[in-house]
Amino acid sequence: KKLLQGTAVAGALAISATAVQAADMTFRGASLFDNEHAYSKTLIRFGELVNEYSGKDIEFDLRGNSELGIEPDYINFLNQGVAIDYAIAAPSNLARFAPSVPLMDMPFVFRDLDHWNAVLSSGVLKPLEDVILERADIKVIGYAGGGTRNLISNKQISNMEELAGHKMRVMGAPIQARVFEALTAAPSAIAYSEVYNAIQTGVVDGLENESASLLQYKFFEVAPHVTLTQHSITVRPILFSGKSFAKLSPEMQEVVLRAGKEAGEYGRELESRQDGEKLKQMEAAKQIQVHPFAERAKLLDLVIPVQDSYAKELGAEDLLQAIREK
Ligand code: X1X
Repeated sequence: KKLLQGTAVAGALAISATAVQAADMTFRGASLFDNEHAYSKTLIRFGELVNEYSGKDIEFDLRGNSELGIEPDYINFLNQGVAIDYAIAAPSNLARFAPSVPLMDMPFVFRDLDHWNAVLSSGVLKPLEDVILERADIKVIGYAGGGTRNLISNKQISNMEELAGHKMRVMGAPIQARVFEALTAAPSAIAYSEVYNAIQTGVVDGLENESASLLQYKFFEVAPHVTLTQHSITVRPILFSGKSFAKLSPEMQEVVLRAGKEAGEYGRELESRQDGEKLKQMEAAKQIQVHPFAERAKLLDLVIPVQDSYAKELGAEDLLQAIREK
């Protein structure tokens, strides 16, 4: 059973090339999820706030359920200034423009939710926002996220021995594979739309993801074991096409930035609060079995040198240090 349809490029191209139009202003957005998911709710809130702060009645045409493809497609559209004006996407999808961007929420970079909150309410990620704008022509207008990522697999994994050689899907940024290789697993980068099938057909035995997505895409049907590695707390930039942004008046640009920031705060509170609840809901419904990981401290020992050498290669040691010190 395939839950996400391909990249939906044809659908996207059927839409007129530019979404922001001066006369009848319409903003078009894209989400992987239905309107109940925190990302979509964040984007809906963004639209409401723009209208509230601008006093206008702008149409926000949010295409959910992957109608316009998956996050790498959204990045292409935003970069080219076609099909959509705004979306939420994982930082790993921006690695091809700037390999430093996935550092934003690479595995084990946050100690806990307080640390994650401290980083996101500071300006410490500004150098990465600058590089996204410069190289991808995409503006970060806020930050959503707040899901805790765990291993999701078709067999029980509770310790280092069971993790060794585990075939798992990771996101496309090279740092993701490097981290899980260091943990002795066998990671492969697979498009999100192909993950369910890849598990079902035995290409991989699992993935790593957060509760809201596990629930929405029913990965538990093929991978019912959740191992509490708690290796990531997600940072999900709210992205606005630089080309669309440039068409707005200075006043509207201010409104978009304010609405993006506040919508992000709303989305982070929502997803981080619901994360544990959704895990419990799936456990109570016997959709998943939850396992602690006996040697989590060992995972951290294995990953820190990988983070260090990655930051060094990119000349981003100061940034990593600043994030760690928050
Ligand atoms: O792993 C992915 O590719 C996706 O996982 C979840 O659905 C979300 O975090 C999404 O942003 C993307 O990262």
